Formats: sequence, C-alpha cells, structure tokens
Amino acid sequence: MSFLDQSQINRFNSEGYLVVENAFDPKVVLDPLIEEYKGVLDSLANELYVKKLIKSKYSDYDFSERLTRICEESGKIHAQYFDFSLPQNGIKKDTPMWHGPAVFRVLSNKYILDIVEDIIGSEIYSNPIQHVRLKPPESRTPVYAGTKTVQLGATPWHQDNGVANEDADMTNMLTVWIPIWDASVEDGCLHVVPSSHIEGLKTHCPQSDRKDARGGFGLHIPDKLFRKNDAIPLPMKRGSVLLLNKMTCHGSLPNKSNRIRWSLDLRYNPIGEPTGRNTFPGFIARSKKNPNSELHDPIVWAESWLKARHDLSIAEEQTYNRWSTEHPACA
Ligand SMILES: O=C(O)CCC(=O)C(=O)O
Ligand SMILES: [Fe+2]
Repeated sequence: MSFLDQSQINRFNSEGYLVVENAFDPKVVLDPLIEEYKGVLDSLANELYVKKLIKSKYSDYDFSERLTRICEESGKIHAQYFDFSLPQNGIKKDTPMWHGPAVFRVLSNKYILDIVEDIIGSEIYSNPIQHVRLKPPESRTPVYAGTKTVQLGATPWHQDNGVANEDADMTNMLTVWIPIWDASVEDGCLHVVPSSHIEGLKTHCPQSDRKDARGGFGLHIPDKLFRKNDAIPLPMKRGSVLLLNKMTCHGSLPNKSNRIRWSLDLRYNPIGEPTGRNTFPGFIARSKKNPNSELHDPIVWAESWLKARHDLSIAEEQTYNRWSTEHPACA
C-alpha cells in the first residue's frame, strides 16, 4: 500500500468507486497537458481555416471559448482530433489522434500509478481504452443533422466492462477518471450508482440512431435494468481522481455550464491480462518485478499508435459490440 489508506480501499471495494481528493498537485501534473493541448487546438484552427471551414481562428479567446466557437462554426465537435485512442471502426491512414509527451506523462505519472498500485498491485499495464473528453456547453454543441441530438453530451449509463471486448471479462481493469479542471454538477460531472458493481454485467443496448462522437453505437443500460434512483453525482475538484470498478454503473450529466467540461479517462490492468482492445497498443507503466520492461519514452508510445493506426486502416473491420438491438431488454 502506498497512497490510499485501508478505509479508502474498503470503501472502493464496497461501493465500487472512490473519489481520491488531493491526489497530486494539478499545476505540476495537469498544466503541461493543458499547454500541450493549446497547441493541438491551434493546429485544428489552422487546418479548418485553410480548408475554409471557419472564417476566424478565434486566436484571442481562451482554450474553452476558442474550442466552443470552432465547434459551433464548423458544425462538428472534433473529438477524435484530440483523443489519444482510435475509434472503434472506420480507421483511416489519416484518422486524427493526439499522442503527445504530456499525455504520456499523465498516463505514467507516479502519483496516479501509486494509487492504481493500491488497487491492482504493482504490475501495471496502461490499458489502451482511454480518452480525453472535451465537452462543449450543451446549448452550443453541434447536433447531428438527422436526429438533432448533440454530437457530444451526457454519457449514457454503462459499465466499463460492457464497452470492452469479451476477452477482458476476467481482467481486473480499473478506470481512473481525472478532471482537468473542476467538474461540478452544472459542468456535467460523472454520476454513479453506489455498490452496483456487485450486481453483475448488465445488458447494454446499442442505440444505432445515436452514433457517438467516435463512430460507436452509444451503448447504454436501459433504465429498467439498474437502480437509477440510487444514483449520486460526483462533483470533483482539479487534483482529485475518481476510481471506478469496471462493473460500476455510471454515466455523466449534460454540460449546462458555459465552459468546456474537460477530463481524461484512463484504464489500467495487471500486466498480461487481456485489455479488451487487443488491436490497440498499451504499455507497461510499472513493474516492480521487472523494472526494465517499463516504458518511459513518449516517442515510442506515440509510434506504437501510429503503427496501430496504419495496421488497422488496411485490416478488415472488426466490431467490438457484443450486444444486439434485438435483445428483449432493448425493445
Ligand atoms: O467522462 C465521461 O463523460 C464519461 C467517462 C466514463 O464513462 C469513464 O470514464 O468510464
Ligand atoms: Fe465509463
């Protein structure tokens, strides 16, 4: 045990989630990532401007307002442009993604790994099911032409085990959710159903009319299959992290504020266990048994994703979805 005390570990085990306050100094751990993403946003603005998809680069605005305006004017939320994973299908040679050194340094941050170690042990693999989520204010988020639903909004109720491949059903996967800046109820923080992790894997229904921002199928647990009335919101401060058991029912609230809701969700599992995305690259983040196997080079990490993108762009499409709209619970 290195960071969490026994009562925190007990709470995580009985409730299936734990908010760890003051997990690290956010200025040290998160500010370099914010700086890096300012550059990514600048590149996006330049690209869209050159393609005449926006009339202004909005350079005078802060990050949140700049991204929101770019989304509004271009009519798209550009989630994949910032993300450090790939979509579940339709991968092309030039599918945008971002694997900068500041992202890698958060994934392999000592304080985060100390907390992860307390839950899954010291042999830690960085699972490639991972995302940055930059959610514009809902009232200003572009909608899909057909359904008129927002392109990126509240995350539907799910268990993370349900969105991983079946090969990871026995994997001890831990989700670590990190707010880049404070996430209040108004901003669209996460909500969870305490102790739902002991109820087993629920049926997740694909919502084919609600393609999510990354081309997935908006998997969700229908209301009648879980204790929605017991849900509680988890407003969080910058510098804290949320740990989630892979079976805990959770989702997020809509962003009713006037700024971006910005978070990372990372996953870790013991080395050697299936990740649930075997075509995506993870890496050994910590190994006390074999320290030489740890990856410390952000360039090698970025290259592993470039290779995966290339290989997947020429491979036959795989579908990750184990659920069918035909299931009686989905009717
Ligand atoms: O950030 C969100 O809206 C959803 C995050 C989530 O589902 C997760 O971290 O597993
Ligand atoms: Fe999730």
